[in-house]
Amino acid sequence: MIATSKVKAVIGTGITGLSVARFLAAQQQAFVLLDTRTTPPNLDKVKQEFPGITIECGELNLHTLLACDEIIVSPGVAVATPAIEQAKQTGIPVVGDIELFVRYAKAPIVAITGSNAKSTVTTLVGEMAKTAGINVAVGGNLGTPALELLDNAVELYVMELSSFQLETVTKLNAKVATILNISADHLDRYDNMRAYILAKLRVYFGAEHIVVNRKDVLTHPPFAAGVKPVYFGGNADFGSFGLIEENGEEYLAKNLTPLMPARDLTIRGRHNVDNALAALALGDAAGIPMDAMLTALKNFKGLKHRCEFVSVKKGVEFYNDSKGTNIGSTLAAVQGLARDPQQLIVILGGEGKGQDFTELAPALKAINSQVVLIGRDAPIIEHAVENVTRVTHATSMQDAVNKAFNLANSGDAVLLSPACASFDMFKNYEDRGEKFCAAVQELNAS
Ligand code: UMA
Ligand code: ADP
Repeated sequence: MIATSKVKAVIGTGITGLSVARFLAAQQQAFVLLDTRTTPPNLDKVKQEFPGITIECGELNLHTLLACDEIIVSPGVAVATPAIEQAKQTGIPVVGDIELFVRYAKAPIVAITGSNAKSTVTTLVGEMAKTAGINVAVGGNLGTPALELLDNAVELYVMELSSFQLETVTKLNAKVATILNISADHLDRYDNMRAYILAKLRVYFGAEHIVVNRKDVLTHPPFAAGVKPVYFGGNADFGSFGLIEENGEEYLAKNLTPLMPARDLTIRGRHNVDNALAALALGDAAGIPMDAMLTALKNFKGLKHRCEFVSVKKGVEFYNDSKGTNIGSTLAAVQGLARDPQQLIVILGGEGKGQDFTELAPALKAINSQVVLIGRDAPIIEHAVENVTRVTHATSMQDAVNKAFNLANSGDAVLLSPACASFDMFKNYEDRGEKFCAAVQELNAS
């Protein structure tokens, strides 16, 4: 029965779409569900949970969209999809779950985006707030959809936001917002880097405080009247979180005051020093007490699949960086773990998302490296790096790990950091990382 002319179109039946449907149902707002796939996931669950709701699968029906007063699109669906674009042209607002979240969230928001390090920094800021006894909700692109976090008892929201989620936000009004870094990613979805960066810059809209990466000018907002950015990274100076040396010891510092020795961090690699500094800058702007932040930093062991130490076999160290899904992240992992003159054998490959893999060449050339290639875009990567490093092909993860192990000598390291998406061979990056760890355990290291 149609009881209202105000009907929302929810596009996508993934975890975001489900969270939006639940939110609208709780608000007693009418909605229809659409998914561009003919057999989307969660279909049975959705039918069971929302009996009587119209569900349309397959190519989006423009007439359905035109009959709605708002379109709520899941992050995996491009706003540029023709039917959505046409509906938008007629004046129907197209938003995402984050826009709805912002309308209803009562506590301040720490908003974190970037090409890499989002999950690490988001988790760290969350841990800092928890250590300080703050009732904090942590989620977004990290896993728990934003609308599922809404709770009036929450005192602080720490949100990882992807460019896909930011695309549909008008004004985030974050207490503190950051772009951690920018490197090429998702160029299969965006026409060019400009479009990708413009989506990321939306994180700053309406922010009270802005945290930017001193070493990455693309993270700086071009127009930020009235808001003075706090810098992180590089050497400490006034208005920044950076590094300072005193008596031969390197310290994380605020302005020019040392806070803690960098070697007290448990997370490995130079890129994680930047991540710690970014988390401190964000937490400080959000009002988290410094002592709690430093305790959380010392206790933080890092997330799985991010430069995670797996095992040593016959003196060869193995690292799982399956979350290295783009060139920028793989560069950070390679540069963070390389210990020239020992060899670093890097397992690369998968779905290349349109990236230019020649960007990997200088870093591979600068160290004693070899590459083992897997996945669909192995030939593209081979073409880009074969002049600077030795390339071996593998047909499965076990084959890649066996070959890398055979190429390695005691003291060398093997790093899985594919610079690619995993979906051609694995369920997701976690599955890829777990298969890598299992393959390492299978090695005959006697
Ligand atoms: N899809 C369709 N048609 C539809 C709806 C979805 O083909 O109508 C496809 C999408 O193209 C995509 C998949 O289904 O391949 C999932 O899309 P979705 O929007 O339904 O995704 P959710 O399951 O709701 O998960 C999303 C984020 N996924 C994406 O942005 C693709 C999750 O981030 C996020 O954790 C979750 O919301 C909660 O906020 C994942 C991710 O890969 C981890 N993010 C990208 C990244 O980190 O690089 C941006
Ligand atoms: P995201 O959520 O943005 O994907 P993660 O914290 O999950 O970020 O880290 C993903 C990958 O990014 C890691 O596996 C690592 O290779 C790389 N990485 C971590 N920190 C940095 C950094 N500061 N700069 C560049 N790459 C990084």
